[in-house]
Amino acid sequence: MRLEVDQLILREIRLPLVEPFQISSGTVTDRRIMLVEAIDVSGAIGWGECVAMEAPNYSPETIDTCWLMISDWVAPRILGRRFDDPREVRAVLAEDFRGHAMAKAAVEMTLWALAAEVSVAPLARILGGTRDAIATGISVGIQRDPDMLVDKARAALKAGYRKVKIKVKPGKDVDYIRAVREAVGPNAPLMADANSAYTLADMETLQTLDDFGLLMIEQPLAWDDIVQHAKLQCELETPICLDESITSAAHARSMIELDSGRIVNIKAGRSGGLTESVAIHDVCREYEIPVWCGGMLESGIGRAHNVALASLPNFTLPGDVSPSARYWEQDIVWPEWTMDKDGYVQVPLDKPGLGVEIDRERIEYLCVRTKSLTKRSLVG
Ligand code: OSB
Ligand code: MG
Repeated sequence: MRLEVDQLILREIRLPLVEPFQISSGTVTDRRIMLVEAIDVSGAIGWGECVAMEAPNYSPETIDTCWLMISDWVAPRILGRRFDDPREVRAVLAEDFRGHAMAKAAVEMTLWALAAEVSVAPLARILGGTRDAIATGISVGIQRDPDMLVDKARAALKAGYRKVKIKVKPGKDVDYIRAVREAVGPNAPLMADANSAYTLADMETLQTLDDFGLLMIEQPLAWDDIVQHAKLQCELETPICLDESITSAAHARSMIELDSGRIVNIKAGRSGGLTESVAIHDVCREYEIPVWCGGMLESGIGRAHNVALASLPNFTLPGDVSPSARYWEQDIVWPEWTMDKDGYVQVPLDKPGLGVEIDRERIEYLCVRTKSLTKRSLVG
């Protein structure tokens, strides 16, 4: 394989969510999404998506920092450079360039999509995927009251979702989870995600949540912590799942060594890309730590990457890879992502690349800014 990117095109689109999505640190109504298009010297095209949001309330990165970092620091390292394999991109972006995992991931994942196009193979295949359908969960944002949440959880289980993740924060936790557990019965697959809303001072609340038979509690403590989570995990029966804290395979290893968590939510867009995500997957597999594929309210393009990643063997738990209609009136890919009544999203193994068509007209219509990066434009 030979990859040599001649041009990177950044576009920002604004996609309104069908309903606002609230986590402990903020609410998203209109998703500002950066798309990346890479054009190879051969004329082949790859697409990727940056998962950073408008506000730095999940990680320190935002769509605007990523736009800057890709323009000034990622693109110059990629444009005109020859790669024989997309696995080489990670090291090039790591060498003298700290952090900015979401900016790096957006471009790294785009090169993976390009590699799949150039090899005329599905992305899932070249990543080492082994499954043809992904068990799917739903992530339900913080609701006005417990009754509203119960309605959403019931509807999700009825629709076939194989896991219901409930966003929690102090004051909207115990009563909400209890109400859902009582409504849906002891065996329904429920979990909570706190997005770093608690500290060890909240031990009592967290131990109350421990009594609800949750599959896991995701990222209860600080977004960059691995040590305090170990102190919490030994006080809980419920497995802790780390999300925000796991930005590399090295961090996954630290989590395992310290017993700071027993499950990992892998998001390629948060972890510097697909190569690092496969490395996280592999470390976890070695230690029999189950993983699942997280989501960041992606459009159909980022979703294609997530579906491909989730087809790897150690993704044994349902992922946050809900169908397009859960997020958008109309997606930017064709066909849109759908889920069957048993809660599975098909991996498009019959088509090369991402396995979906890019709706360029719709992207043009939604686009609010664009930037073309070439080697020539970067000189001088
Ligand atoms: O913590 O997993 C999270 C969305 C935005 C930011 C953080 C998170 C989420 C979700 C949504 O939970 C998952 C999805 O894309 O459906
Ligand atoms: Mg999370």
